Amino acid sequence: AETRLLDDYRPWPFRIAETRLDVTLAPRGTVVRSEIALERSGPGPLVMDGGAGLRTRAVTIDGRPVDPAHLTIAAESLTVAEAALPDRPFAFAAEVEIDPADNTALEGLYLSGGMFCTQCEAEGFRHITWYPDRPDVMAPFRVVVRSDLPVLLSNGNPVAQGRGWAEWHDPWPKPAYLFALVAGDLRALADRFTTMSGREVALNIWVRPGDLDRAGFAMQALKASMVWDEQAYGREYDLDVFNIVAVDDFNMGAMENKGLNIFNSKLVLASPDTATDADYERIESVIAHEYFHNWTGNRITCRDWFQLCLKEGLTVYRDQQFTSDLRSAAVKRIEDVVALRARQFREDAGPLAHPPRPDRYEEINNFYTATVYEKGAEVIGMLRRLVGEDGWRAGMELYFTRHDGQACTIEDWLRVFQDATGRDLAQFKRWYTDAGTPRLTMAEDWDEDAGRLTLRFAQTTAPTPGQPDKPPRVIPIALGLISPNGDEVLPTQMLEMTAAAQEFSFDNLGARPVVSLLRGFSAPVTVERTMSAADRALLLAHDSDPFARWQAGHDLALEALVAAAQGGDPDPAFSRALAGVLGDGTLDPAFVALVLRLPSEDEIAAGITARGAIPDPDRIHEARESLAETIARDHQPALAALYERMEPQGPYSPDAGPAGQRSLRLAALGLLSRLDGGERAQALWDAAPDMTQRMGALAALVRLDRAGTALAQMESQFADNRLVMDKFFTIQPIAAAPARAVAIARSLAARPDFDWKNPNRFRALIGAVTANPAAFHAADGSGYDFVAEWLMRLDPANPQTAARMMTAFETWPRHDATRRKAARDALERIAAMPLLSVNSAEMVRRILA
Ligand code: HT7
Ligand code: ZN
Repeated sequence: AETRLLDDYRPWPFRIAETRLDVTLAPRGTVVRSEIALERSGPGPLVMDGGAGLRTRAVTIDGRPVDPAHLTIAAESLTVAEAALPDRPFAFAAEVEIDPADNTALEGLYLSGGMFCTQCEAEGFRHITWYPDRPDVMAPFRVVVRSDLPVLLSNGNPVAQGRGWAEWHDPWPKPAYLFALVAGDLRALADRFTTMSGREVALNIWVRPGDLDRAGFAMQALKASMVWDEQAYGREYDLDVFNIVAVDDFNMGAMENKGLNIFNSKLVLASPDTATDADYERIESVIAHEYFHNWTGNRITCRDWFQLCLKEGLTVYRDQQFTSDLRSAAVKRIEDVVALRARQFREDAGPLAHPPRPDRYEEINNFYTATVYEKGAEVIGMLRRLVGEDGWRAGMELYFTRHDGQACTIEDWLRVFQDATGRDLAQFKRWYTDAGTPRLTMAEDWDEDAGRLTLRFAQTTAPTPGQPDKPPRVIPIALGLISPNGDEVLPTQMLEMTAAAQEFSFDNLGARPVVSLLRGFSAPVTVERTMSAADRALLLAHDSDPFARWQAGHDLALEALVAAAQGGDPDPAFSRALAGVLGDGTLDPAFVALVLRLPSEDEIAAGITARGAIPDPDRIHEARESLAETIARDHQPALAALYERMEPQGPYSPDAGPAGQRSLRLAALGLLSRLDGGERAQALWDAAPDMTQRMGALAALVRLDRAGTALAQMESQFADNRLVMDKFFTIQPIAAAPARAVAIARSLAARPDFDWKNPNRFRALIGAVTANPAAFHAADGSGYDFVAEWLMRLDPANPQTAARMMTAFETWPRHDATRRKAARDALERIAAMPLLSVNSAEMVRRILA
C-alpha cells in the first residue's frame, strides 16, 4: 500500500461554498446525489476521493455531463481535467448508488439492526460519494434524507420535514469526516439546555424503543459537560439541537459528528442492574469527550491526519479534567496513569512505537492509538505545567480566537503558546515528533555537614522504529521532600530538566529527606532510582501528593512481584505496609482500592524486561496469585471488616463516593475469596444488589471455577441484553485460570450468540483472551493461534477492528524463543492471507519488522 508522508502535504486547489446532499435510503441501492459549489484557489484538475463501492450514475459540471475524454474514474479517485473546468465558481454534481446492507466494515453508510447510520472519520465519506475527503476542506452542508423510517437525522439544525423526508442545514463549515446521517425507528430522551449567552438548545438521545429507560445517565452527563465547557473554557454550544444516537454495531467508542454524535450503545445505555460503576464513569467521560470535540476538533479541526493528536490529545486532556473535577482528582490521575502505562508505555516500548504526531502511515485507522490519544493528553498536561496557569489560560483563549473555523497543525498549536507566553517551545516540540518513553534516572548525594541534597538526573530514550537517536527533551519534574518522620520539608517544586544530565541541589536540610519524585506524574517517563523499601513505605504512609503516595506502594508491590516471578523470595514489605493503609479511616476508599490493586501481569513482564531478563508469563501469574493470597492471609480481619463496612447504603448511585466504596469492597472480596473458597462471592452474587457487585462476585467465582450456576442465571436473565451478554463472554476467559481460558473461549465462540461481526461481541470474547496474559502467551502457542484464527476470519469483514486487535501481539519480542516462534508463526499466517486488508497488512508488517 501507498505510504503517506507528512511532508507531502499540499492544499486542495478549490474552496467549497456549500455541499448539498440528497440521500434516498435503501439497504441496497441507496442513491446519493451530491452538488458541490466550488471555486478555484490554485492550479490543477479536480480530484475527488471515492471507494470501490460507489456505482457512479452521473457526473456533471454546472448541470452538464462531463465529457468522458475529461473524466477519469479510477479505483479510489475521480478526476475532471482542468480543461473541463470553468474559470468562475461552478457546481460539481454526482449521482452514485451504494449498498449499506453489505457494509460490514462499518465505515461510510451502513445498517445496524435495521437502522441506517454513518461513520466517516477518518476516511469513510469516500464510501458514500465522490468528495475531497480530507479534513482541511471544510464546507457548510445542506442534506435531504429520504426514507420510510420514522426518524431521519443529519448534522446541524432541522430545516423542514415531510412524509418520508427531512432536510438539515449545518451552517458551520466542516470537513467530510464530521458528516453524519441516521435513519431508524428510534425514540428520544429529550431535554433542554440554555447556554451562557441564552441560546436554547434541544437535547435528544436517540435509542431503540426498549432502551429509553437506560439513557438518563447519558443525558445527565451531557448537560454536565455543557456546563463544564462554559465554566472551564468559556465555550458554549453553537446549534439549536444536539443529537446523540446509540448504535449497536460500531467500530470504536463514539464519534463527534457536528450536532449529531453517534455512540456505541455501550457508551450510552446504563441502569444499575445492567451497567457497572466503571461503565457509568466511562459513559460520563466519553459523552464529555465527544461534546468537547465541538470546539477542539470541529470548530478547530486538523489540517491532515498526521495532526490527529491536535484534536484527540487536547480533547482527552479536557475530558480527564472534567472527570477529575466531577469525581476525585487524585483517583482519576492514578487511573489515567495506570491506563497510560498499560497501553501507551507498552506501545512505546515495542515495534509499533510512533510519535504523537507521526510523519508517515499507510492506513490512518491504525493510528488511533494510545500514543496519539493518551500520550497526546500527557503532552498537553506538561505544556500546562511549563507555561503555568496564566500562560495556559491565555494560550487556550488565543487558540480559540485565532483558529476558529480553521484546519490546523501542531505548529499552529505551539505558536499560540509561544505568542501568548513568549516562551520558546522548540525543544518541547520533540514530545510531538519523537517516539519512545524517556527513562529518567536519579541518583542522590547527601552532604550531612552542609545539610545539602544534590539530585543527579539523567535522561535517555531507547531507539524506536525509524528514530535511532533521541535528543534530550524538556521534562517537568515535580518533586517534594519528606523528612524521616513523615513531615513535608519542601513542598512541590517544578524542576525543568532540559539536558541529557542535570543536577539540582537543596540546602538547609536538617536531616536527609526522602524524595517524593514525579509528583502528580508530571511527565510521561519511567523513573529509575535506588530506594529502600523503608523509604517507599514512608512515602506510602506520609506523602502529601496522592499520586506519589500511591506510586510508592505500587513500586513496593512491583519490586516484590518482579523478584518473585524470577524465582526470588517475595519481599514482605508491601504487605506489611498495607496495614497502615487499611487501618487509615481517613483515606478515600477508592484510593485504598487502587493501592490494593496489584500491578498487572503485563506490567510485571515489562518490569522484568526492563531489568534485562526474559519474563515467564506462567511464573508471573503464579507470583501475582501468591502475593494476593499472602495479603489476604496477612490482613484477613481488616479486609473482612472493610468488606462489611464498604457496602453503600441506600439506592444505587454511580457517584464517586459510593462507587469508591464498592471498589474497595470488591477489592477486599477478591482477596478474601482466596481464603473462603468463594463463600462471600457466592452470597454477594445471590443478593445481587447491582451489576457492579454482581460482576465483582462473578469474577471471583470464575477464578475459583465455581461460577456454573451464576453464569447460567446470568444467561437466562439477560439473554436479550447484548451489553450484559458481552460481559458474560468477557468474564470467563479473562478471569479463568490461564490453563483453561483458551478452551473456554473456544467453546464460547461456538455458541450461536457469538455474533462475531458485531465489534462489541468480538472484542468481548477475543479481546478477553488477549487480556489474560498467561493464556494468550501460553508456551504451546494455543493463545496466539486462537486469536490469529479469529483475526483472519474478521479481517475480510471488518479490517479496522481486526487490525486494532492485532496490537495484542506487540509484546512478542520480549518473550523466550519458543513463544517468539509461536507468535511469529501466527503473525506470518495472517500476513500470508490472500486479500489481507491494508489495515492488517500494515500492522503485521510493523509488528514483525
Ligand atoms: N474521533 C473519533 C475517532 C474515530 C472513530 C470513532 C468511531 C468509529 C470509527 C472511528 N474512527 C476514528 C472518536 C473520538 O476520538 O472521539
Ligand atoms: Zn476524540
